[in-house]
Amino acid sequence: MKKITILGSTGSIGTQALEVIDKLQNFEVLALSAGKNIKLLLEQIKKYEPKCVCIQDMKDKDKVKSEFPNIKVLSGEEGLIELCSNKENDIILASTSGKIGLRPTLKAIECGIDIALANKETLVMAGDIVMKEVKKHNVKLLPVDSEHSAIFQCAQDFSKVEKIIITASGGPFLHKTIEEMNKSTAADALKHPRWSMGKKITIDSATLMNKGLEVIEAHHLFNMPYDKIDVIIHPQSIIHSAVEFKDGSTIAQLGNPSMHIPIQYALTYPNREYGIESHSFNFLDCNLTFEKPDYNKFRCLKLALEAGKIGGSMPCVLSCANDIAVNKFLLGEISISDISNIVEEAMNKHQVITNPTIDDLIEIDKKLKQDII
Ligand code: MN3
Repeated sequence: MKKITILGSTGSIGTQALEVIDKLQNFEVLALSAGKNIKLLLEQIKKYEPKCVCIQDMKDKDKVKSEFPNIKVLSGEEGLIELCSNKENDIILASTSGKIGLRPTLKAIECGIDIALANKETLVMAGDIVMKEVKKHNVKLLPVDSEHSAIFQCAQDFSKVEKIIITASGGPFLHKTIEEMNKSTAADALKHPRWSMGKKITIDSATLMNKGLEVIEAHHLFNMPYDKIDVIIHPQSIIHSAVEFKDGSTIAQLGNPSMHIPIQYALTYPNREYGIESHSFNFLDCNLTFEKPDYNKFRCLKLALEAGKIGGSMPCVLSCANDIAVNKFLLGEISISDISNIVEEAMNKHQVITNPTIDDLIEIDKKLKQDII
């Protein structure tokens, strides 16, 4: 039995990971963490019988304790860090959304526990720090994001890789004009054509900020310079990404869009087991097209690539300012084009810190929350 803790078990990745675990049947769930969806967490506790759970807010503790009096209930960031300190874990799935996952993930790495990483902020904000710790403690950092899983499935020795090609579906505004896109509401932006995901990442997919964050992630995960990472629009989302080798050969990973496959590959690596999507891929059924991203329309993508190249604390500014802006857009306070305006302004104002510490990064986020109103 492989022992696992799932951070963010009630979210989109967390629930799909539990489906994968149901199918694999060789995992023991040691602990779960959830945000506000206590109802679903209670169902998960009943089914998986973890010894410990972590919730966002201690005020929900009684709801858990009244049904499961013997379970240990923790809360907040300290709670997540405690879950990540349990060396009984063989692997931790980091699938919380946002920066709350950063310190707990670092703690798990420090404890020598392998990580299946679904949380983008961890590498975008603190990629240099995280990768250094990964090397130091000799742990596996296994990508769950479909593009990074694709790249990882195509190549493991990146010294032989010439270029990474990351595909993007293009989101709901791909074939809309800039004017049409700018008039869209949060409800329009939440209609993603290919993937069903949480709200924040769906908006990021509509602005292509998500793709920009993925480029930064790929840069850290695979130690590739930014000029060797290309983004290409591929609306069908069949090719999940590709790798070009130095000899000119290109390997791509493809299949119908499903998060079960990358989640399972991260959990079973280096093995492959029968999965939920056991039907084979039908080549006769697909028509694959590709196009260049429009950087004028998708300014968030352009800003992300710039922030990545600047490095240091700049990707953290990009990610935190974007978080704040996306939240405002979801609340109907700003238009979608204001997201890139807010991010650009925050980047322009920022004095780059070359080798930021985690405390520097947390401070940047705090300050941005005060500045952006
Ligand atoms: Mn992705």
